[in-house]
Amino acid sequence: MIKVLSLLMLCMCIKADNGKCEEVTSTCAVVTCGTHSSSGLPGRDGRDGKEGPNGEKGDKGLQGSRGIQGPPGKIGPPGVKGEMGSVGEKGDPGRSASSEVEVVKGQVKALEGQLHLLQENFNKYNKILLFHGGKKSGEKIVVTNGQEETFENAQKTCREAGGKLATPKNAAENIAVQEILQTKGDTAKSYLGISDIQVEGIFKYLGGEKISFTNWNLGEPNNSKDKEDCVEIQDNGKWNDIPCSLLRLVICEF
Ligand SMILES: *[C@@H]1O[C@H](CO)[C@@H](O)[C@H](O)[C@H]1NC(C)=O
Ligand SMILES: [Ca+2]
Repeated sequence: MIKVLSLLMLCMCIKADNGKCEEVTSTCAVVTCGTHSSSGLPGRDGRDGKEGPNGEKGDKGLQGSRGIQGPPGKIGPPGVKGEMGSVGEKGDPGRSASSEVEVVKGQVKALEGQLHLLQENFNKYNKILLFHGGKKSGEKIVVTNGQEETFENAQKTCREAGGKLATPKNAAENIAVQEILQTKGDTAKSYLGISDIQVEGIFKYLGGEKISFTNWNLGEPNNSKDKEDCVEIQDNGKWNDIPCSLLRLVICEF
């Protein structure tokens, strides 16, 4: 009897809410649902319902801990241009560039005039020197003072004049000295700036360098009587070693 009633309740359930009691439909189909007017005992508890919809969004959580530092960002836009500084005090009045150029131009012109004058004077004194017996060979000029002196004094005379004893280092320079001797007569002879005073047989220039050009006479240097350490040049241009104490024409080179 209880079973029939429960089935009846189920049928009512199906009728009232069709589709929600599918599980019992087949069972209910074999039961003839009558129209009972009297109420029965309360039924058993129903089964658990299906899972409900999602609840409402919860409250905001607490702030999390600080994260690690991120990579450096891109370069920012250029900054705003600063304000212009205040105007400085007025400087001293300067000369214009063009007036500076004019000054230099004037100085150059004056120097050119002085240089021209100097060149003219140089040429004039060069002529006077050559007219007076000086001889030119390349950049060298040889000249005599007309005096006869020992080797030591002749050397001193030339040095004090700002030159040195004639020292021909090639044929042309040797000829220049020879030409001076020829204007002084057949027997004119002159010392050269050469000697072997330091080491016998080794002729050197006054500066200590070994000689690089010679024009010895035949049989010279013979160091006669072991007393010939100086060198003379004859009017034929040939050289001979002689004692340094003899008097010879002073010929200097400049
Ligand atoms: C050596 O030279 C001198 C000149 O310096 C000369 O008078 C003399 O005859 C020469 N002696 C010899 C042996 O050649
Ligand atoms: Ca000799």
